[in-house]
Amino acid sequence: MPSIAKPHIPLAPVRRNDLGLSPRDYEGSMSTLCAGCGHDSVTAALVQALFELSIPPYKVAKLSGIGCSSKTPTYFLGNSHGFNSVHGRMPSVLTGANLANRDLIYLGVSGDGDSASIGLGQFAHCLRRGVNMVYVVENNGVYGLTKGQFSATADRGSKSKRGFINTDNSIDLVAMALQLGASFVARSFSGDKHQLVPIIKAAIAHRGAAFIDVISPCVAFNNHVGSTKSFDFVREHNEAVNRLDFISSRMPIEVKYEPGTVEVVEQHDGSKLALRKFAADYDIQDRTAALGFLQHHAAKGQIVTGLLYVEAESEDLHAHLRTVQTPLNALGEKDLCPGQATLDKFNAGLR
Ligand SMILES: Cc1ncc(C[n+]2csc(CCOP(=O)(O)OP(=O)(O)O)c2C)c(N)n1
Ligand code: SF4
Ligand SMILES: [Mg+2]
Repeated sequence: MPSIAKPHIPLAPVRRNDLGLSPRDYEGSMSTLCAGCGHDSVTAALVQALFELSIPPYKVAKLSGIGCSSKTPTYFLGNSHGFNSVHGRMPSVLTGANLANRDLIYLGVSGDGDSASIGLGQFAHCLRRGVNMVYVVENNGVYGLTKGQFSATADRGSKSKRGFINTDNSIDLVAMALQLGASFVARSFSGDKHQLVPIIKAAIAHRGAAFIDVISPCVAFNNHVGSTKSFDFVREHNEAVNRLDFISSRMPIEVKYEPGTVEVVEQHDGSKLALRKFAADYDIQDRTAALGFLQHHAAKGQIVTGLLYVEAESEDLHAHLRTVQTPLNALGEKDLCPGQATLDKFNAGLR
């Protein structure tokens, strides 16, 4: 719990969204993370995206595991549903909650240790099942909370603060998400709000498993020379594939860009993703090409960011399982107990 409450005095004219709410209504408790931690910038980007989309806070369920990153749901949407689970177990708790009530927006917040080390199996199954969610990994390449040990996303050859060289190969969660069938895959940088906020908005509008890997430097244990997850390294090696504008179905469609290739992708809900492509031949709807592009640039030491893949007509786990529309807690006795005759017929069909 934070020891200092945030003051309630507005310091500037208060902005309001379509619901009449202010950005403050999308905040949570005061952050207790280290000053300058990348994770706080991800929190700020989430607050901005949710405010600008005018999402009622009570419509969101935020779930996390354990780690500095997993603490961050406390720092936004104080009036939403939240569950801080066990280390690496957020995906299965989120899957269960989602199956019980499809009417909420599910936001999973995790760390690279939480998702790529102890929780790798959970990460994989949640994505391959197509759970309708936004899954954000705040990726700093270390276990920040337990004082900076290398995580499984630390690049081979990178140096720890104490001078150790990582000799293990790294796991690229974006490459895994593509291979596992996630229908929305993006990577961004906590220090690039202009890229990250529209990506979060688009991921919320997307139906299916949306995965965002956010490189989020740990200023306490992984921000030195020799780290490949430091602010300086990411700024110098960031290869942005596109710049995204998210246009919700309620907004007039005006795509104004300076000359360059622009691709407009319509999602199932009518929202549009307008992508200014920096790599003119990059096709965001080609999963195989995205994997090749990623690996080609990784071999050159570059970190590819932007929206890397989207399946516009995607389906989610509820569609696969053909579940009922009504949340389970709203089903009545009549729905839950179909009567002896129906039960006898069903049992007869199994004999
Ligand atoms: C089952 C279990 N194993 C180990 C731990 C100790 N532990 C707590 S947080 C953490 C790593 C967190 O790393 P990451 O998910 O990358 O989050 P960060 O702190 O870097 O944001 C570990 C190993 C734990 N809490 N529970
Ligand atoms: S230890 Fe690292 S990850 Fe944790 S709050 Fe501090 S800077 Fe952030
Ligand atoms: Mg970490």
